[in-house]
Parts: sequence; C-alpha cells; structure tokens
Amino acid sequence: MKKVLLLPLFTVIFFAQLASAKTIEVDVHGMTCALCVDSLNRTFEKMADVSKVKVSMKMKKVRLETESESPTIEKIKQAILDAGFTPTKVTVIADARIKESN
Ligand SMILES: [Cu+2]
Repeated sequence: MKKVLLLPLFTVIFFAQLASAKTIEVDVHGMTCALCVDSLNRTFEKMADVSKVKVSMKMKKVRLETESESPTIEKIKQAILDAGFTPTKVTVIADARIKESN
C-alpha cells in the first residue's frame, strides 16, 4: 500500500524539478559581426545557472538554457545592455519534456 502512494509522490517531485528547466530566447538588436556573437557568448557563459548558450547572428537571437528559476529576465536583459546591445523581445519556452507530460 505504501509503495503505491510513494510512486505518484516521486513523479510529482520529478516533474517539479523539470518544470524549472527552461529555454529563454532573446531577440537582440545591434549584433553585426562575429565579435558581437563572441562577446554575447562570453557574457552568458560566465553567468551562473545558465547551462547552455547559443548565439545566432543570422537570427539575431540569444538562446539560453537554464536549470533553475534564475537568472531572471531582468538580469538577462541587463547583461545584454551591459555587453552593448539592446534586447528587444524575450520569449520563455518551457522545456519540451514538460509539454509531453501535459
Ligand atoms: Cu560586432
């Protein structure tokens, strides 16, 4: 009987952890060359809680993957401003694994 109750509990904990993993896409204005891409890459590679960074000059986008609630949207926007660019749009994409569970 106890085992039956524990399984759903673990499932809930498991998905609660996944729910905090997310992808954030930021449209960035002012990216013009490979040095811009490099500069944005370095900005986010050193940021805590960012597990993956992908900067696309073609799309003028920065894509970040985080494993927790931080960094906040505000912090991301400020980091882009500090690097000398303008964030124009921020899109938060929930982890694909979450969508499958719904
Ligand atoms: Cu440049």
